[in-house]
Amino acid sequence: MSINDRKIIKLDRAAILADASRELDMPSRRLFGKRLLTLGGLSLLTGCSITDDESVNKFLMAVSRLNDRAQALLFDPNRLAPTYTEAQITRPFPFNAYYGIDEVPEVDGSDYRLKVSGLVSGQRVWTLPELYALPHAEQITRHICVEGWSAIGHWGGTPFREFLRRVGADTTAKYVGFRCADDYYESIDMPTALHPQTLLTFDYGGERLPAKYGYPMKLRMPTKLGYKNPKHIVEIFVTNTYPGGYWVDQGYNWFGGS
Ligand SMILES: Nc1nc2c(c(=O)[nH]1)N[C@H]1C(S)=C(S)[C@@H](COP(=O)(O)O)O[C@H]1N2
Ligand SMILES: [Mo]
Repeated sequence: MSINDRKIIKLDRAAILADASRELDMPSRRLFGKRLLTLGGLSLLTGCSITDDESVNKFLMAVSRLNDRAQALLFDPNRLAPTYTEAQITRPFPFNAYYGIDEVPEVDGSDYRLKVSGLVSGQRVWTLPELYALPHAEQITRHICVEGWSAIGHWGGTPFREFLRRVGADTTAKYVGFRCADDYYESIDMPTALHPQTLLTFDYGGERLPAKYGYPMKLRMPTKLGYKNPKHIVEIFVTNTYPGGYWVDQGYNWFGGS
């Protein structure tokens, strides 16, 4: 038994391993070949000692970054998420946010402007009629929330890769970031931004997106968990500087694949 192992015993080994395994979800387990992960093995992989509460936190963050890299490696830009029929739609579709439904932001569409900034040749603002005139696509897909529910919904909007092309985005950049009308913020990897099912949605169920589902727009990605799908977007930026996200900065995994 190493000195490090002896120190770990004072911490709750089982609980730390459970947290670390939860962090290493399905796709990364696939990469690790379904081998049983041990605390010792994981601390070798992350280069972290796990001798006190602070280093355990650092260790779990490092496992999360390892998980981001594994998910990014395994992400297949051409693999499509399942789609469903009209009859399979969950009714009513659930509302969720970090606040209650009575606090949903009321965005005024008439003076709304979407700001596009960062590594794009066309830095400008967009009005809603301009956005509504873009090519249209629909999808019926499953939204999966880490809080333990999932629901099938019907969104309509413009393929995000088409939008990125029109704004002259540098698609070799690492991240696309989002700022929202309610202080929420998110960021995604470029391969997911360019995925064929990533939609900048303006509609739900064939009608304009209601406030509760993110008026005036929600980025819908059936390849990512619910919290990665920002609602009430007011700014989109392309960057090589890691922008983080509302839940990610509180310890959730950044890649957030589903
Ligand atoms: N702006 C904003 N976007 C957000 C959130 C939020 O609180 N604010 N919550 C996220 C979470 S955790 C989920 S599950 C979905 C919920 O979307 P829905 O209300 O359409 O079901 O929105 C995501 N996007
Ligand atoms: Mo969520």
